[in-house]
Amino acid sequence: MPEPTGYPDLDALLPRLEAVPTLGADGLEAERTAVLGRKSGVLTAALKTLAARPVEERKAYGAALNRLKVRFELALDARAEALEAERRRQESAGVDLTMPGRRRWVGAEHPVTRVVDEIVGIFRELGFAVATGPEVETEWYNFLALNFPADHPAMDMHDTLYLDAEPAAGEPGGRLLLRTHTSPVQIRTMLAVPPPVRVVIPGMVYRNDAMDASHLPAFSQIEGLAVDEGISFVDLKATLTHFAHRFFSPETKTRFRPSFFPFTEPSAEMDVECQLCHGSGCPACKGTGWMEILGCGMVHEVVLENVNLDPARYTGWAFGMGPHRIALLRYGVPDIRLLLGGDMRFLEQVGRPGAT
Ligand code: 2NL
Repeated sequence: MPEPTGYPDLDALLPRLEAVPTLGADGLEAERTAVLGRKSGVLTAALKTLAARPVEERKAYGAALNRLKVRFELALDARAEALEAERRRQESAGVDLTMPGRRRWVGAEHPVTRVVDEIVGIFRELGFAVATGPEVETEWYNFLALNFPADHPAMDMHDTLYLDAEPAAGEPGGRLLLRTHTSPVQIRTMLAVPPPVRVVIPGMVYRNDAMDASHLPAFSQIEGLAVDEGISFVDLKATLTHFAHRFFSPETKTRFRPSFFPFTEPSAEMDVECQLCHGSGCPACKGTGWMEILGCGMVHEVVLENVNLDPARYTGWAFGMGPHRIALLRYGVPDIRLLLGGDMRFLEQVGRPGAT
């Protein structure tokens, strides 16, 4: 029992003072009000009895009262502090502060998006404009204007996806289909604007192909076209070689092999030194040391005539490449289907983190 005060009315409060360290948070605040409260606190009430006491007793009683008040305050504050410490201890129990935080996902550009942006950027530096066009086309824009013979196997149902719908009135020719290359946009560009023409056309194209490690039924293409007076095969070779040096590296070797496309004459395929083995031969380049990256050629006279340009005055060159395929070559990806999945373990290795 705490030390008596010498006054029975004050001593009557000592058991309550002694009980303060056993109070809970709610009881503690109630007790503070009950003892020290300005309106109804018992010590406040005792203070009011001071005036009624004999004069000689007032000073000593007042001092005892004050001492008891201070003891209550100290006890109440000490208990409040102990309860708060206990609350904090319980709050952090079960929280392992040594556990590593969760890493935030950082978005990354898709490898194909990155390849398309870089290719388009390189040609934009050279003064090429970017054009786009419809993915649903007619046979005329997709094939016939491009000098495909009407019985060409590419026009077969087995190779091209046709729509069960009629073309809008006034559109040149034939059935509706999903474009198999971006060339129809070049046809539309040459019909719309007079030379000089310098455009690159990125977009999705569609073929009736089963998906496997190297084929997709829907994939990206970028084509480029330059038409003007006095354009020659030298312009084609110089521009595409510059492109390879910008896109791969300034030391990358290139070669052109003769090829055939209905819409170009002469036609060629451009190879770059294998980016994985740098020419010595590896499984990725099938031991040849070279990778084919694009097809190209001088725009066929018949194509120029089909878009009302005089081949005696104008010449042009064009190329086409597949960004999905280029992404495989550049990053050494073994299966094109990896480019369609959302597997972050794959995408994080080639994406530019934080890019949009
Ligand atoms: C390839 C090669 C090529 C073109 C596309 C083109 C377009 C017009 C006129 C002439 Cl309008 N040519 N485009 C030329 C050569 C090759 O693509 O490997 N494609 C998958």
